[in-house]
Amino acid sequence: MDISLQELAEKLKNSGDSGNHDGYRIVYHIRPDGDCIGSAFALALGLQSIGKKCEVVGQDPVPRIHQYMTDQVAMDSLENPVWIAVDSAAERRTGCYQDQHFTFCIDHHHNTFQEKTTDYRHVEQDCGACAEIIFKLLKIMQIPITKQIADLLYTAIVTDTLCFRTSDTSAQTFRIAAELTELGADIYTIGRRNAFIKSAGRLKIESALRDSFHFTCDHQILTGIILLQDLETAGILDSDLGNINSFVEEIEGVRIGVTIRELTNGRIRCSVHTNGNISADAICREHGGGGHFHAAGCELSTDAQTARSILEETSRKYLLAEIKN
Ligand SMILES: [Mn+2]
Repeated sequence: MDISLQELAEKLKNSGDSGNHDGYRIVYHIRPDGDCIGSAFALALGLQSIGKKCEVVGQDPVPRIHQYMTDQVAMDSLENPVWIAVDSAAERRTGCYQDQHFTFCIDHHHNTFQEKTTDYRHVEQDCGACAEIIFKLLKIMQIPITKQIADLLYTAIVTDTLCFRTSDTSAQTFRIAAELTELGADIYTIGRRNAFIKSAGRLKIESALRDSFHFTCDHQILTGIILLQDLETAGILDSDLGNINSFVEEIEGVRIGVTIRELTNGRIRCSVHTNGNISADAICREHGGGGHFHAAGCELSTDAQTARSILEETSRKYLLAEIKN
């Protein structure tokens, strides 16, 4: 069932170490980004500070860019934990944990965790970053936000809002960012690391992606492809690419931008970014995915070129429907 932030705070204070449970296991989503990592580790640190044992797990390792923060977080080892999913949107986004029963689910996507797999959901759709919810939760629980927690939450906000530039960025986002700054978050370093400095490999991928661009519908739909071969040539890992999916948004006039990425498991990940009144979430739902109104994703079992045709067709349908309205 859906619960308020206040109810979530009370439940987290009173469980985890009751019955035969020995702590909280916090799960972040597959192909993790700054938001799920920052949210999960900040929540763990906060709960640990009030005496709860915590562990953070995810199918895929923490991206290298964030490890300097997460390496500093001591994990407890648990045998019978209470499970919490953060920032994950849907069961399948927890990867190898998707058959797990989650007691808590904290999210800011158009969440599709089912009643049968989750006891308590707290979802604030389309708020700038999941980390905003974690920040408010820790405050309600009267848990002190240390510099270490502030760095994690600020990283989450900067990465998920593309440095305060997404349509989900709100006054709340700025207020929380300002408070995190006062609490000691290293905003200069975090901003530069995550939203400004680019590695040589990243530049090569941007150029490969640009070369692959295909425009349709009077330049309003744009698709780009990143193949595993491109990553190899650039000497970069998929997990190092950060917000590459927003690259298609930088081109003027594009209404729907799709980034198609070949995955090592043979599948294709399609990331859809839209603007105006076109729902990326709806486009991706047609292919079993979802996310936010202006940014969402789905996975297809096909090759990159076929994925491009499929997504171009679905995008065309949504673009025409919007033009008609
Ligand atoms: Mn997020």
